[in-house]
Amino acid sequence: MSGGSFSDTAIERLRGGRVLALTGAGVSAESGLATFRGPDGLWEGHDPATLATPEAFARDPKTVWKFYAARREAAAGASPNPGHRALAVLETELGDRFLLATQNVDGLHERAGSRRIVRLHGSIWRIRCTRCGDEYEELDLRASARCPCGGRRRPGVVWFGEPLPADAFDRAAEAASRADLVLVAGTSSIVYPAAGLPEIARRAGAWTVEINPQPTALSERVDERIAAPSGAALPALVEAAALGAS
Ligand code: BV8
Ligand code: ZN
Repeated sequence: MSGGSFSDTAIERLRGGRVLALTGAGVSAESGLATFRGPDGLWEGHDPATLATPEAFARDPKTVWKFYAARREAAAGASPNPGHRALAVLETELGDRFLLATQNVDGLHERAGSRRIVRLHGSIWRIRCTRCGDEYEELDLRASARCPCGGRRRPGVVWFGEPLPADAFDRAAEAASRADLVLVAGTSSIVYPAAGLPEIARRAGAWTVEINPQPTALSERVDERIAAPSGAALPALVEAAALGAS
């Protein structure tokens, strides 16, 4: 199924079942934030994926910090869009039947009100000392890269080759194994283990819906595709299920 309208199955399962939403950089595109592999794919001539690695940080911490400082600045200047807000409404209406697992590190889901959220790849708003491990939330864009212990601080995100926070992935995988409906929005479904979550859900009987204007690596393996931007499709889904009608 394509286009903007959701199937009766998706609506029924949203109304009465357990729902897992998995999001990627595409849900922040309508807030003006660059995606990882989008048309504006390069950042100052660098492939973002080559910067999101511990090797890049060890080799050239200043350039990696510049990349993340630019993303912190962009995220600070951005606002949640209707797609983020629709997911926060789903959480309010469904309560503990709903969980959001995001690959995004920009903090826009939290600013839209999402609290039942698993951050699979960390957050650019957290920084960690590579020597003493001290990690904390740092909103000051001019934060020093040096810890009082003298160690160099790094962004609190999961880089390629690094394990995801075990509790985060386990919580998302557990929700996937019990989900009746999975909404996969704004992700190219290339990066594992996050991209493996819809498969866990499908095998356990979930109805899987992909929301993405473009086909992706997952498109052949979902029950339903909504070829529309998440900023339009997710509010339409909330509306169609007559949720948030209050
Ligand atoms: C790990 C850091 C092991 C934070 C990120 C070969 C096969 C399988 C796996 C691997 C392999 N080789 C290497 C691996 C493992 C690797 C991996 O999966 N690589 C891929 C590239 C093949 N995975 C890892 O390294 C992971 N760790 O496996 O560790 C381990 C275990 C134990 C002990 C030691 C090690 C770690 C993965 C996390 C990496 N960190 N980011 C940051 O800087 O952001 S991943 C990075 O990609 C971002 O987090 C991003 O979120 C993520 C995924 O990208 P997307 O979110 O999908 O964004 P993208 O631009 O790709 O797509 C956007 C989509 O939106 C598009 O489809 C577009 O059409 C759509 N869109 C656009 N506009 C809209 C829209 N959709 C809706 N509405 C719109 N308006
Ligand atoms: Zn330190």
